[in-house]
Amino acid sequence: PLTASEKAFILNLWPKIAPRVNDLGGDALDRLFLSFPQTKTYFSHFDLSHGSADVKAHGGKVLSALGKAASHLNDLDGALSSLSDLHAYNLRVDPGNFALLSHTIQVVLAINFPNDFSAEAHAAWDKFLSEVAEILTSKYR
Ligand code: ZNH
Repeated sequence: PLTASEKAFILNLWPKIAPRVNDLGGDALDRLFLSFPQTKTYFSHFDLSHGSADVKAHGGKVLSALGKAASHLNDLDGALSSLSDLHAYNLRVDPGNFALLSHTIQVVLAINFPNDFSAEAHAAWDKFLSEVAEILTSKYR
């Protein structure tokens, strides 16, 4: 579980991310698809061109789900339960892809919030994103 100081790093940055979820999430997905092209296979029904409306809208959904998680840091399992069902039973995304997306999200945070994204904040976000990924892949069998 996250420590109190790790939680503070998540809660501190979230309000700066919230008004920009589509742009920041879209950039994280653009980077995912460019650096790790195998991840595009899950989105064959999307327009994956750079900066497309599909990519921004989906990026916004992903980051908004993280925002919901950030507001339930004491009950991540509960907050992410239905999303966990979706990823395990419907989407069946290979669990290895979660680390790739966590990485590109952190690159985007580092670029956009250099003053906030200290080494300690980075470590806290890495742990938070791993916990989210752990929950989203926990119902796989
Ligand atoms: Zn996922 C979907 C989140 C990861 C793939 N997602 C989704 C959604 C959300 C999410 C919110 C929406 C839902 C509804 O609509 O209801 N994800 C998320 C998160 C994460 C993720 C938070 C982490 C962090 N995913 C992921 C990955 C992948 C994915 C890694 C691969 C690569 N998802 C996906 C898909 C989908 C989703 C494919 C569906 C889309 C459509 O729309 O179709």
